[in-house]
This record gives sequence, C-alpha cells and structure tokens, in this order.
Amino acid sequence: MNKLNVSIIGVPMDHGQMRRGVDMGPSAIRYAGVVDRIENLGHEVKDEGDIQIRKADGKVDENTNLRNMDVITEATEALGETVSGVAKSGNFPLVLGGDHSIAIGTLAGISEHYENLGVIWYDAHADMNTSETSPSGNIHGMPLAASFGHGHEKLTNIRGYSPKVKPENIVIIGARSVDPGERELIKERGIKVFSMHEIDKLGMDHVMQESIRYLREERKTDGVHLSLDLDGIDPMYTPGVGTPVPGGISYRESHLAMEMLFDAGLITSAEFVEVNPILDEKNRTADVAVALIGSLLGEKLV
Ligand code: HAR
Ligand code: MN
Ligand code: MN
Ligand code: MN
Repeated sequence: MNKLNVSIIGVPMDHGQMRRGVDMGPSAIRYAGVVDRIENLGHEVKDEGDIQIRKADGKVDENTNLRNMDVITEATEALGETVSGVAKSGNFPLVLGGDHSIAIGTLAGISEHYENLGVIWYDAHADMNTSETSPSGNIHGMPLAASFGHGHEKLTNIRGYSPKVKPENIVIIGARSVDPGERELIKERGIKVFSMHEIDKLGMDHVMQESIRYLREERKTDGVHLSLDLDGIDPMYTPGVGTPVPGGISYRESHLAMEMLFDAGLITSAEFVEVNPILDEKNRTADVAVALIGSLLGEKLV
C-alpha cells in the first residue's frame, strides 16, 4: 500500500450556521483517535493544529443577506493558505470541521495545484445556495456554489481566483434536502447527483463505480477532493449534526463508499465536516468520522 504523509488541519468554525458547538468538531474528531487510526495504517501523520477563527455577531448583513460573511472570508483565506502549503509539500490534506462553509477555503487551497480538479460532495444537502436563493443566509448552505463561481464575489474569489471546480467535475452523493434554487442550478449546470433515490435503487456499489468512472474516465480529472458532511449519513448513526435529515446513507454503505474510493486510488484530499459534539451522543458522530477516515485511507475488515 502507498504510504501517505497526511497533514491534519482543524477548522473550529461555527459561523456558517446558527447552532453553536460545531466549532468543537475538530477536538471531538481528534479525541476519537484520528491520528492513531491513520498511523496504524502505516501512514505518517502531522497535526498542523487549528486555523484561528475570530468571534462574530451572527447577524445577517442587510445588503448581502449573508450571515458572518467577513469572518468566514477571513477564515477561508487563512485555511486556503494552509491547505495550499500542505498540498504543495506533497502531503495529503485532511481538513476537520467545523461547519461546511470551510469547504470554500479548502477548495481554494487545493484547486490551484490541479488543472482539472474533481469533487465528491457527500451530503444530505446540495450546498448550492446563494444570497438570493438561501432560505437562511447561512453560508454553510453555499460552499459548493461558491466553489464553481456562483454567488457573492467575496465568497467565490477566495485566494483571488474563480472557479475552483467546474460544475461538470462535481458528483453529489446522498442528497435528500435540496432547495428550489439549488434544483434549478443542478439542471442548468449539469451537475451529477446520486440522490438517496439512486442509492436506494442502484445500490452504493453501482453509485460509486459510476462516480469513479465518471470523474476518472469521462471528466479526466487530475485530482479529486472528497468533501464529506456527516449529515450525509443517516442521523441514526450520526446524531451529532446541526441539520439532520432522515432517510440517509447507512453506516455500511458509507464504509463501502470509502473503501471503494481507496481501492480506486482516486482521492487526493479530503475534509470531514459538521460534527457537533454538543448535539452528539457519546461522541458517536466523531467516532463514525474517524472510522470512515480509516476506510478512506486503506483500513480493511480482514
Ligand atoms: N439548504 C439549507 C440552507 O441553505 C440547509 C443547508 C444545511 N447545510 C448543511 N450543510 N448542513 O450541508 O440553509
Ligand atoms: Mn454540507
Ligand atoms: Mn485548478
Ligand atoms: Mn449537509
């Protein structure tokens, strides 16, 4: 097995949504043993520590309809810089959230190192709102749109360039709560979505085979980032998330997905987001995150 040098970056950010506690996600995932889990697979791990996040007032700006935009743009700039340095050094960036708004920064730091980056967005939500379509003003519902250049210029232009990913290089897996504006965008931009309907109907094995084939052979990506929102998984397994949606991906299906990504050697960076230990039961959600990270990086059952 290929030995990786994994760099862990924590992002204790909770300003992309309204439920406090998700800023403790990185601590909860570390407490659940992420470093040992990866080292036991024979990889080298360097914990780069946390990105500094300042306080914010939680108000929606009346001009932009965005909550905490300034603090989020500052934090995602800082994250982008750190992630870019890690990617440049040849290490595997593993980002721990924090709410999903951080993906804007992760992708800003990664995409500059690839010509044709692909993204797998494993999530109950499409995260493709803008200030115009968002029902909440919460930026954690917008990072995927921002990353393909759609939305407020301050969010789309982190690290001074846009887009980070082409819409046709995105695969969404697990969607089951999609807003009307997001549905339109999915059609308009030709984004590939395996919603819960396709997972139920085709099975996770087929969905992952097809996702891997699509990104590698059809889209010819030269790297693929996995952005995994723990609310993609059914809340019976991951109760510690701010916006749980019933009818999600199962624990075993999620492991199968991660194992298939490892076997394909497709993923070049990853982030695990939306772990909220305040809403959790005995750190179960962080435990699932760590178990899935293990499978993504080569852990086998036998
Ligand atoms: N679509 C809703 C909104 O934009 C809810 C988004 C919830 N997002 C996350 N990330 N938890 O996937 O407000
Ligand atoms: Mn999300
Ligand atoms: Mn690029
Ligand atoms: Mn979500």
